[in-house]
Amino acid sequence: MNKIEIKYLDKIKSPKDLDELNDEQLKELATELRYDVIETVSKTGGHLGASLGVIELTVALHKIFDSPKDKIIWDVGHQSYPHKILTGRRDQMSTLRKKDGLSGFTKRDESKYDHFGAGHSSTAASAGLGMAIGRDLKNRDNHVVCIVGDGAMSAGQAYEALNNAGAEKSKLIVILNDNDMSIAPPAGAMSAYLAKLISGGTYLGLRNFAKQVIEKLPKSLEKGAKKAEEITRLIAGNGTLFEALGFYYVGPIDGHNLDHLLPVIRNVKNADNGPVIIHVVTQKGKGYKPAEDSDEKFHGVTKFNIATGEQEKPKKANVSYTKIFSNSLIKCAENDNDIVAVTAAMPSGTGLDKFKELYPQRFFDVGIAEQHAVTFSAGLAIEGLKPFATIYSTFLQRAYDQIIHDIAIQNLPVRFAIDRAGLVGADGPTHAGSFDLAYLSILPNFVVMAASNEVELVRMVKTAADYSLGPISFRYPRGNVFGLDIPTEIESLEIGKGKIIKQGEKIALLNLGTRIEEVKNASDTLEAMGLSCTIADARFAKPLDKDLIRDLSKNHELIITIEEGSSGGFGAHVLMFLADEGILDNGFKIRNLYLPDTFIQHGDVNDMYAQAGLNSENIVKLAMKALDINNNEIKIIKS
Ligand SMILES: Cc1ncc(C[n+]2csc(CCOP(=O)(O)OP(=O)(O)O)c2C)c(N)n1
Repeated sequence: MNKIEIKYLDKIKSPKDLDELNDEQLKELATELRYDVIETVSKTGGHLGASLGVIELTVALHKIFDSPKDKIIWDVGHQSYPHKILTGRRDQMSTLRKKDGLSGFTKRDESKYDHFGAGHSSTAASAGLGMAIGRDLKNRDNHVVCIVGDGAMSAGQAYEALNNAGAEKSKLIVILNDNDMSIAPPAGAMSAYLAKLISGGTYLGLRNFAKQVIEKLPKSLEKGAKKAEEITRLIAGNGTLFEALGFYYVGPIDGHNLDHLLPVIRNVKNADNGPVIIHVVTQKGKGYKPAEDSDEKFHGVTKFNIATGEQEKPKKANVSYTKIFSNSLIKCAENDNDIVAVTAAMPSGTGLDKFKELYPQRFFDVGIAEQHAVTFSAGLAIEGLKPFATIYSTFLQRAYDQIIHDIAIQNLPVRFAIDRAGLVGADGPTHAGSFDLAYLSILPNFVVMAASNEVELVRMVKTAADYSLGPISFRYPRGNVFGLDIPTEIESLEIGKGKIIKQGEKIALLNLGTRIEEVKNASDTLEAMGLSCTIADARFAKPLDKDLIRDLSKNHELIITIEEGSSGGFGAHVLMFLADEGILDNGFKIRNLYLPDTFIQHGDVNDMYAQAGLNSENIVKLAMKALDINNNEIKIIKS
């Protein structure tokens, strides 16, 4: 890719500056913007493919609409880099995803042009409809435009929003950004349906579009006919699913051709009508060959060489927890035909792509549909299969009612493999796996495990495969393992049994999860001060190893619990147990370390953990303060 001369982009400090450019100049601006995004992400890493797919769309929207008065809402927000550049953040793009820098997603407190914060998918139309109805009730006259990907259209929430919008009839513009890709190729029948719309006879040339838009906006529709009748009429008169839902459907149009985009969007903007969907066809990674050619279209990348597209490799060749999970599941599945694997649109992120290669019949990508993934797994379990619902902690939040109602109450043996547990670094708070320990360990029937290292993870996969008495979960973080040797013979864990790693006397460090190295370092420091430490790996947040906790309380002065999760999780249960047993009545001391009551912003994951007080230094300080050693000088990080 050759360097290009920047003629227009330097002058764009806000979307208003696009007023100065005519439609031909906008095309040149789009070329510059594409180059700028590639250059930026080559240095910062981040989400590239999706942004390259919406370059022309971003230019067209900011040219035509008057943001921030008009609301432009980007679903997921990972495609918002060109939007950030055109809305006054170009000179901060080098800080993207770094501590105190720009977020990799849209964020309301970052810019007045980010009308809705995102990170999780399929929320834009819901939020947009709320803003449209709010506008109407407040008698305002701004536009609301939501840009939703075809992948995002595999989620139930997208249909809930369209269904509601079609009935409300408030003016709302939804742009369906159809690049025929989720992160992986999109899953589900909707994707085939969109392809049919594109290849079928509905494609109309530009002049017909304008005509179609105008023809489709009969004033008479607004004149008091009953809602039901109107909707019926739309269904009868037009062919697409969107029309059946009460939308005017416009498209498909070429999303990289400003000669198509500009007149159609202008037309829709000026039309006096209810909800409209503009079906825009784009290409993920457009205009950058290495991205266009790659399997996942450079969805998420590390820093890369612009000339070759080669991405920076981590300094140490290392193995991720995800890979260990994937290998272990495959190993268990070799001997057990009942094991099936379920992902919600994250085959490569969860490592299940390898499982799919070996066992295509036993692999299910259900789309961005975590709720369905969970209830679908319930059905599989009822049929005697052993489903591994493999979902990142943050995305599993979506399926909480399904977890309670469909799994826990019916005590179904669904295995939850929870990746990206704890803080995740550059993706920030929308992607942090902070809450699963708390939200799962309060549920009757659940077994909740957390791996402290890769060997433990392998044992937990095996434990989950062997356990059929009810739901069971295990969590593991983003990132690389410690590099331990994995034994060839793996045994299941005894449910609800932790283990002592090192026996001491005064302080018991009761750890759950992969802060174990920090715990060991803290123990070394405390030992050097003459404070003898026991280190225990709790393994289970539920059921608690009550015998272990009782013993620790008998033989030590203080227990400190450590976990990579929010309040209300493992430590809270240990605390309640000690209180319930009356152990705290005698002055026994317990302290809990967990994620503080704040959303820790994106940055380097180790810094984030230090900020949370989940590091050895803070463990040492907490122990000293609890035991009244040098009390005054110690500042402890604690929520
Ligand atoms: C609830 C939820 N599950 C999973 C993800 C992970 N994820 C991020 S982007 C993406 C694909 C989105 O596809 P699409 O909406 O078509 O947008 P594109 O990337 O193609 O622009 C997925 C699955 C997410 N952000 N939110």
